Amino acid sequence: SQSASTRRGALIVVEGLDRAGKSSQCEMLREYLSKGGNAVKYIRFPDRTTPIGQLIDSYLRGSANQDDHSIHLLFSANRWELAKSIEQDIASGTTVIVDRYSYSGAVYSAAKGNPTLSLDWAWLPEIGLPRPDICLFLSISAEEAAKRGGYGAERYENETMQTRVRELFRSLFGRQEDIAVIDAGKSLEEVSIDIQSVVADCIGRLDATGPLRTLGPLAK
Ligand code: NYM
Ligand code: MG
Repeated sequence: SQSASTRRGALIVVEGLDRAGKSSQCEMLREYLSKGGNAVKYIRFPDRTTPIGQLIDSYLRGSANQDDHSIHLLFSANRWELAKSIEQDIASGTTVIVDRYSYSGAVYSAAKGNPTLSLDWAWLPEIGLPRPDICLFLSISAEEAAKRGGYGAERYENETMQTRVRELFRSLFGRQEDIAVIDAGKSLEEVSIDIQSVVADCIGRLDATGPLRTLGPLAK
């Protein structure tokens, strides 16, 4: 149970297109925080280990089809089913690093171009989830992405989708707070240092920030 003096952990989200370097940066950040004496945990969405996550995994690998809205709500449900455990970790002083979150959830679904699945519609089921203290967007150009090699074999891993996803991330981030755009076109070490300085600043401000908040609606 939480003592009155326990400083809460931070909720840190890392977002970006495929091959932006999210997983490597999450690992380097985990190491940095843990060496600095912080309790830290790494999670990723989708969490493919739960029953809902297994449905998502089959969909992404192409072995199952789903209506666009239905799979969208399953991705969101996958976050909701872990929300309590995230809140508990944060309250007990653990900083949680999250590899993809609601931002990917909204933009990948909206990028499909389904006329009844707009960015605004896609954001709605995210409202009320634990709100990140900072979302680091690892930004790479289309050219840099192409240099980093071929796409994987999963659904969404193609040029057309990635281009739309890039544009939608931009417009979404203009409508949410606590977003830090990181130039991820640099070396792993340089990017990692930029991330560390943003995160250190965020953790330094936590007392002033108060308790963990919840995600709100998109600004107009
Ligand atoms: N994705 C991820 C979504 O479409 N909606 C979501 O809510 C989330 C979290 O899943 N191409 C997509 C983006 C990715 C794919 O993610 C799998 P990863 O990080 O490649 O395992
Ligand atoms: Mg991927």
